[in-house]
Amino acid sequence: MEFRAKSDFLVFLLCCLALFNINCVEASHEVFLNLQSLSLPAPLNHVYHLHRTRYHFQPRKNWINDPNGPMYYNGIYHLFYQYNPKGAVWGNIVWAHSVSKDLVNWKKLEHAIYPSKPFDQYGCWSGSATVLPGNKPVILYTGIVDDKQTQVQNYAVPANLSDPYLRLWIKPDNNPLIVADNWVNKTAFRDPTTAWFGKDGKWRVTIGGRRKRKHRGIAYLYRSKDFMRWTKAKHPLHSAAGTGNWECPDFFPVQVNGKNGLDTSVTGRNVKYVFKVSLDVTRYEYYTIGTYDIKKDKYIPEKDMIDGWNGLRYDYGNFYASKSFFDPGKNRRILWGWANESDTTDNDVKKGWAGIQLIPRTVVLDPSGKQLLQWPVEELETLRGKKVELSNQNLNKGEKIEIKGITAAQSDVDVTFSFNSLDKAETFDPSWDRYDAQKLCSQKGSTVEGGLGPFGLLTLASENLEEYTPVFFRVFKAQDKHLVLMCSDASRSTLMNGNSSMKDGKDAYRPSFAGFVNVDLNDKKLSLRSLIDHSVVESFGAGGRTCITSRVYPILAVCDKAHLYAFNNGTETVKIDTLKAWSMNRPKEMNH
Ligand code: DQQ
Repeated sequence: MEFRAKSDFLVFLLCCLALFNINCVEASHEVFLNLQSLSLPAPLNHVYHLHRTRYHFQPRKNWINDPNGPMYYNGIYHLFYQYNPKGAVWGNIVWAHSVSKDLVNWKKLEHAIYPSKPFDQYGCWSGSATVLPGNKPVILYTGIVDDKQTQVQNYAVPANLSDPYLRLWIKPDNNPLIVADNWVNKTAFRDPTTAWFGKDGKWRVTIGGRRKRKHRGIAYLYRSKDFMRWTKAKHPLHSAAGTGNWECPDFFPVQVNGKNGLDTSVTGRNVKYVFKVSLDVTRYEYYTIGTYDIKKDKYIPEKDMIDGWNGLRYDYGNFYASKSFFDPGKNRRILWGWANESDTTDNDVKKGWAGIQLIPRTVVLDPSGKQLLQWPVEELETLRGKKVELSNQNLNKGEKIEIKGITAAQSDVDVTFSFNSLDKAETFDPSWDRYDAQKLCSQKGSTVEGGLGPFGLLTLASENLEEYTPVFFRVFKAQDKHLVLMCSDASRSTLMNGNSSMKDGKDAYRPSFAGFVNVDLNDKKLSLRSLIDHSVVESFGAGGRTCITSRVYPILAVCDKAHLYAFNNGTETVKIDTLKAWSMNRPKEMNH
């Protein structure tokens, strides 16, 4: 066996050590992955297996990306997703299909849509489901028709509506339904949304793209009376200059001052609209809140909303190509997002799998009307096992408290911190870029002493802190108001070498993800919930006002060698008001 570098040898050694000492929750019940064509030394195999998530949505092997066509139909949740049946890198894309009764346990079915016809023979890319009157689901998806990646929009319908799982899908011969006209850039024309129904008796759908020879991102609008013949509207639903290609648009109504979700076709007085795009240029997801002018058939963001990469994000970390759907069973809107791996391509291939779907989140409009609140679906709580609680514990400057008694690598942690005063908040230097939270986080980090903060959690930490992923707050005083920075910092998450050995492979990506939290500090409290699952830390700041997801690959802080701490490196004492943490059980069924 040859090692590329000293660091590889170190990794191997650590893996062996870890192998003999660690005990992973239910690990012995896991079926080992068939690791493609690469034969690995067994210990490495085992340790890479330790980075598999245990309660997130994952197929047993291979590459996954965007969630597609999520829907609730006759008591069953459906999730389709972009999947490569042949390996752990993107390619050969089909729609894989799983069903669930509770959003926690998932049953794997046969692929629903795969290349087989001239209108999709080079790929079946992302799309959405709409349930038509008469309770008839239909999927709109993007078909790739040639090796130049020309994109058209197709539909598929269930072969048998009385099959509760809707296993088989038919792609009728009148496809494609929508083809790019001369004004549309046909290689940037994809990802149709769930359709909505207008008072004029027409269906509408929006499709993402980019203007020809320009960097204007665009959401084309198409209308149809019968869902079969579609006409492009003269104006797009929305567009914004200089934002590049828009992927996976999403457009849906939200209640003002309400907690329920709304069906995509609902309009009315107490309704605002959310328009989201996945920006290909930055690979983040941005949204604005606005109104839908039904007469003009246009979306108009509210005045103070920023359209583009200084705007609001669903998640300030690893979260892309998301899609929401209305769940009539529980009157809520649910958001699914995909998290790519942040590891080297070499390791993705060695592991034999890449990509997870994040925990589905409910989405509601914040009472301020200025942003969304996201929260893990309540069903996740059924997986909570052993619980520990802390309250009224002071964290003085430089202190950390270990949260013992749970499996830190596979846990759900909900903590509220409080403090007596904002006086010690550091001054926000006006020369800093308010829109570059990530830069600020990478400079200030979790160890640089502050005034009010940094305080928060050290997740997936090794005993002597050789590895850790801190999720924390740092409060600044700007001229006009206090600014709360939230970070999820992967820069110290692993000792593993992050360089890819593959020519075209990607290196590991360990960013100091960060966002500002728009929260009222009058009650002098800040809450944080983190879902920790071996290689993912999904965090919700201040009740879901700011969310950040990190993918990390520790080699010491694995399974029962992972620790969890609450810490404070600010001069102002902070108190753990309440902390509840649970070991998380695995779902009984996860795409076996
Ligand atoms: N992924 C799909 C596209 C979409 C992109 C292809 C976003 O339809 O634009 O796998 O991740």
